[in-house]
Amino acid sequence: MQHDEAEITFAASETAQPAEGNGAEVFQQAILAKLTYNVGTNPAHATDHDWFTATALAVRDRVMDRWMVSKGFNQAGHKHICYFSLEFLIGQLLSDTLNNLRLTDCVREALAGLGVDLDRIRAIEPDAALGNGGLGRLAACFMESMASLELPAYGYGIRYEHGLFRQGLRDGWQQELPEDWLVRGNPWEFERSDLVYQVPFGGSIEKMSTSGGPTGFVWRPAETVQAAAFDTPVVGWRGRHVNTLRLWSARAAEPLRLDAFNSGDHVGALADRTKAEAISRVLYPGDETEAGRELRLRQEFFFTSASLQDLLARHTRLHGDLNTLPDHAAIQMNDTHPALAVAELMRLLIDEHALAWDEAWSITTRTLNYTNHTLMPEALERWPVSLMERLLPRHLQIIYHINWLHLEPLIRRSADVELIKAVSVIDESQGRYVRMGHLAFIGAHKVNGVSALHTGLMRQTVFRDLNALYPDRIVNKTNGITFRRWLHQANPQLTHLLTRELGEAVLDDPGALIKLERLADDSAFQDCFRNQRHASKVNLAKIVAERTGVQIDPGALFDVHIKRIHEYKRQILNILEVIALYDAIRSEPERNWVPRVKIFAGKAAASYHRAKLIIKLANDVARIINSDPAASGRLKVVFLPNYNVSLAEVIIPAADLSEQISTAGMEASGTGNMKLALNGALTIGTLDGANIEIRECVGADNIFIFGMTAEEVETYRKAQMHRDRSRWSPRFERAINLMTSGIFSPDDPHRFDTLAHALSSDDAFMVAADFDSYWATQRRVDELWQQPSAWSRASVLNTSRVGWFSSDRTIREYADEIWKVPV
Ligand code: Z2T
Repeated sequence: MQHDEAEITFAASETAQPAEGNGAEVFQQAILAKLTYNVGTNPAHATDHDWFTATALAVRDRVMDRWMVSKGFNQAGHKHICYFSLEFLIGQLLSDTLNNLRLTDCVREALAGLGVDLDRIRAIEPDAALGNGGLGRLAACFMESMASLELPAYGYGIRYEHGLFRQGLRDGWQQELPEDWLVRGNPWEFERSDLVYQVPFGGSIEKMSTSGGPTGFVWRPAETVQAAAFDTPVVGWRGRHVNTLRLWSARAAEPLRLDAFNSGDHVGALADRTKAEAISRVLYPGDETEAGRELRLRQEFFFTSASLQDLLARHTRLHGDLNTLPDHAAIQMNDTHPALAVAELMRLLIDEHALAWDEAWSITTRTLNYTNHTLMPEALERWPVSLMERLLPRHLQIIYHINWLHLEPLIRRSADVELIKAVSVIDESQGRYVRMGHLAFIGAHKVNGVSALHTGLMRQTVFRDLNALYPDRIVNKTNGITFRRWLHQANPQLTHLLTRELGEAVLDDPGALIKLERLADDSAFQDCFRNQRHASKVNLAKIVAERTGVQIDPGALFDVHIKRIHEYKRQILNILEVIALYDAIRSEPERNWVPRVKIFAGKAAASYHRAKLIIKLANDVARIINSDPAASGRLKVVFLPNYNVSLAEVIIPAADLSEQISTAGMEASGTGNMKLALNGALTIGTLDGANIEIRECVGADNIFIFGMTAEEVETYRKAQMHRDRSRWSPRFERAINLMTSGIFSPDDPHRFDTLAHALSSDDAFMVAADFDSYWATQRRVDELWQQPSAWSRASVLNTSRVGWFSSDRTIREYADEIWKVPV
């Protein structure tokens, strides 16, 4: 959406402005002023962190006027988006902001004049790791794309004091270390001390009026927690538009209980405060696991309620009539974590704003939308009815009524009981639970999956019956990534090559990448492409040496498997292939093996023991192989600790091969697959998630597909073939035997027996079934690598053909088909 100053109500010129101009000298003065007046030091004594803070504050000033203008625009009656997400995996902000403002060179020069190196300074910034993985990173990419497309939007979430744990390795075992991103202050955020909402919990319900029905009740909560707003500007491309990420911090309504304090119970006086503030203390580290804990439910309600109250307050102020809410706002629920929004919006409308049920339901269902991110049964949120009753009694009542209105027509036409059970919001099969996916589905205007395959499977599996009742509700929105961060900023070498060949326009239009196709066979261009990639590999090799002590050869094939550690993502399939390859190298050392470096990185949920054992296996295998002269120059294995957004930015430009090897049907989309292909890595992958659409874009010749399809997995499982170890191939059998032989774990030879046992008794992730196909495909990878020109051609074609995976495209689709806002 384009807009100009003319229609803006809140004129930027009325506000104080920082010194004009973007010259390096002007910036130098601005940074020095921040150093003195905000950080309180001088160049002689400033630490790198002081310089970082001063620089960030000087850069932030350049955002403020646009932010104010954008706010005026966002509030001028245009429909805006509220993206509700329990996670925002942002990473660092300085480079992103400099890149979008086109200020990188200017600030580099300004700092150089002060004897300070920009690259050293920006490395200081802690990652904002307010998310676990793909879901949280998607929210961050979407925020950036919405700002870049000049779409009025707010992100709403929680300002966790501690983000995702830092991962340490001790003897190859994962250690979870506390993460403290805020201890040295956060230069990007603004505390809105006046912007506070009350979030109620617990207590009981009183019936006020004698009229029947769901209205006329009063909730007397036992406890109230305050939600205080912290705003961070989200700067769009070329700084044209700036949106707001509003994160809530929990505070006790009463900072301390004076009665207890005065009677001498000083600790007790603070107990309520501690309990209230626990809500925004720490991010839950579970990735695709049901968190099933009371504190998690409190987090979900806390941010959902505060965000809705904020939205209603804004709407009432600007437009008065709540019936027009759907004309001015669309809410996107990022998975079911904010699904209580269905009940909470109803409660606010009927109990607090005295609307009739039907009116409120119409507003609710026209405002809310829901994105599903997984079909894995253990990840589908459900809350015990008893817990909900205790924490959110009024919401449970409203949910029951929603469910009644939803089931009543089925009961009336005496529908099949099995159907009624399947579509009910309450799961009564074993104990009573509220199914959050069902609640979100019923309360939403549109429900979407995140890749074509995943959306199709949603229609056939978890939402099959609901889909039959509401056939137009489910739509597909294949995920995307922001090229500003994942190409322009993470890979300046490649970006420079692209702008040199295709002009600056390629920065504004990812579709322009396609023009690179004509250079795919050009050997001079291939050389440039390889040189650029080599530089990134040298850079990664340096980091690998610093962090693991392992020396790797930048000339080798860098085979990269980076993502959360999870059985369905099948890191173990990769490790078993490493073991088989090592075995083959030892028995035939004279063959001309393709030199490979296997690079792993990823965190395991702290309570996921098997995932942590897989990390240990990777490290044990690495230690033995890296110290064996027989493997030297042929195979190296690296596990890089503490995978996060910043580390991804370094690994991705250096990857030759991208491992996307989940069991077909299990990875909803994947987004790392897109980042790696964009940066020129070839994919080895299954027909899962967005891999299928990547193949369509890059062409079947430029991607290595192996393994069973989702349908074949289904059939295989139904026939119980995954439990039949007589089907194991000799090569697979041998790899398993080596794993359990103790050669990788001489200190504890039985360490990996449980892994082998799981694969032989119930290979739920089809590792054995896909192993041979994976092995054979890896040998095809070797063959192509031995033809450098053919490899480079495929690599160039990957970069040139994945423009469609820009999150700008994804957001345009949401805007057109779900939110109904112009872009
Ligand atoms: C997550 O990162 C994803 C799904 C979840 O389901 C939870 C988390 Cl924390 C509840 C991922 C999917 O696994 C991945 O395939 C997808 O690309 C990503 O969300 C974004 O949609």
